Amino acid sequence: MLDLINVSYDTQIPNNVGLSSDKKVLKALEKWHPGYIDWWNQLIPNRYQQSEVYLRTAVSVDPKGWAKFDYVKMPEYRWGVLLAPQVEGRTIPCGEHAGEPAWQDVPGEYRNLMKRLIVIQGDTEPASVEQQKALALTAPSLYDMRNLFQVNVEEGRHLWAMVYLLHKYFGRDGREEADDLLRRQSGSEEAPRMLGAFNEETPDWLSFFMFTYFTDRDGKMQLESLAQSGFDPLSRTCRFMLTEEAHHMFVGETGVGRTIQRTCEVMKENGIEDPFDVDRIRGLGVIDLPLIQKKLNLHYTLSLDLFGQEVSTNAANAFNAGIKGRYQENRLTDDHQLQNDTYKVWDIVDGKIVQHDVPALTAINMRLRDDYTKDAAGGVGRWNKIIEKMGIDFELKLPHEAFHRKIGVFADKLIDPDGKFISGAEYDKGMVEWLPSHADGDYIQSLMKPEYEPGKYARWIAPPKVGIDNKPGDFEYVKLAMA
Ligand code: BYC
Ligand code: FE
Ligand code: FE
Repeated sequence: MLDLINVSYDTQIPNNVGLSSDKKVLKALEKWHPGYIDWWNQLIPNRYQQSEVYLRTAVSVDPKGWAKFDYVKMPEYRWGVLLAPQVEGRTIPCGEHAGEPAWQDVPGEYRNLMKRLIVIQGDTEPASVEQQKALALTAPSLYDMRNLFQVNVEEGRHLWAMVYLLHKYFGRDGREEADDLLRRQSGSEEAPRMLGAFNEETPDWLSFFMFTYFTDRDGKMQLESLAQSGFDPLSRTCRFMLTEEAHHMFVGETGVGRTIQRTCEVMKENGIEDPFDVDRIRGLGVIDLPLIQKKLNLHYTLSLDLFGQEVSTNAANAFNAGIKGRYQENRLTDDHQLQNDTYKVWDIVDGKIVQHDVPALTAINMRLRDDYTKDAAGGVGRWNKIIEKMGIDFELKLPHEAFHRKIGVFADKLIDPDGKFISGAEYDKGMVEWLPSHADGDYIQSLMKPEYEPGKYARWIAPPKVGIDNKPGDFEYVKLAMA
């Protein structure tokens, strides 16, 4: 009998979907595989490809124990196709088909819509690895380098997850889309990645931590909503991806937290009470809290743009078709069709930011964004606890959603982080305080010196409280190959 929990290694591509007896798809994936390996090998500097990295690899989809930790050279990582177990009798959770049996194949009428969502999801995964490709060169510790690579190999696996669906369910179109996922490049002029935030740079480690906190969390929310899809293979794929995703956000939250911790410690040691005494704080080689706020503003607002327009017929269609649900759709207690419901969205009327009710179906993006903002606020609260515990008078805040936006009703409007309309002059002047400037970027770059000795950490960041896989403080998370 087919084992649908444990990974099978009887083909080149580890999987729990019975690939060895699905010759056509296996062949298509084997054809795609070399291009993927090329992409990977060209991306990350060779020295790190040759290094032994202490990574977790998914070996099953059993929630009680799905991963195994061991030293692996990244090009030999076993990227696999893993779907969460099929739920017996699962039904379509929302929209006009709510309650009907979940689809095991793509309904013809929804083929294009479904493909588009899978392609967008697939496009972000390799994009993030491209954005992070140079960071190992300046890793603040081997622990952090290992976490970077863990995130990278798993984003690679998430690409595989979407490519499997394209090959299995979308025939020739799917194969072409899968090829294009390796053709587009983050930041490229000719063939950029599809969504804005995935063409931005991740120039330093504080950006990396903010990205994994805020942008991987958009990933979480989008995967949550695709996990509610009536198309069962998509739902099962996303459910397993979410298992991995938790670690990415952990890396972000603890990374920012450790940066804050170190800054506060150094301020204390040197008797600095004023968090805005930026020159002195920078003179001591740590990142001032106001700059951490600026980075937060940047990454949060870039991530908000990933939710699309507040009012969207695309989103209404996807929900109504049962292709994409709301966050935790299966736990909500309304009729799951939303034909008569309304939802509050932001708008600008007569130069004022207001909220008004619109048909809930059209506000699916806004609702997911609201759920995201609530989710994202949790970690900000925990960061503030660190600052408070150190007795420093400073509070990090999520800026108003209208600030610094490129998508939706607030796109390109002159609005400050408190949500107030301001003049162009005020905006230009304020930007230096609200978003990282060139000088801020240069300062952070000056701190980005690698620390490759086991158990040691760059000055600007505190060590983690516990190691990965309960390893001791001086554990050699990466056995570096010769430079
Ligand atoms: N950039 O009706 P609207 C992750 C376009 S992250 C550029 O609001 P919709 C990860 C839009 O395409 C999660 N264009 O669109 C994280 C549309 O174009 P058309 C990724 C944008 O469809 C870290 C038009 O504007 N997954 O996994 O309701 C590391 C009208 O907009 C943008 C997904 O996003 C933008 N930001 O909403 C690794 C899930 N926003 O059709 C990985 C799949 C909108 O008029 N995607 N446009 O030509 C979706 O569900 C939706 O497509 C979106 C957009 C939420 C993205
Ligand atoms: Fe991902
Ligand atoms: Fe992720």
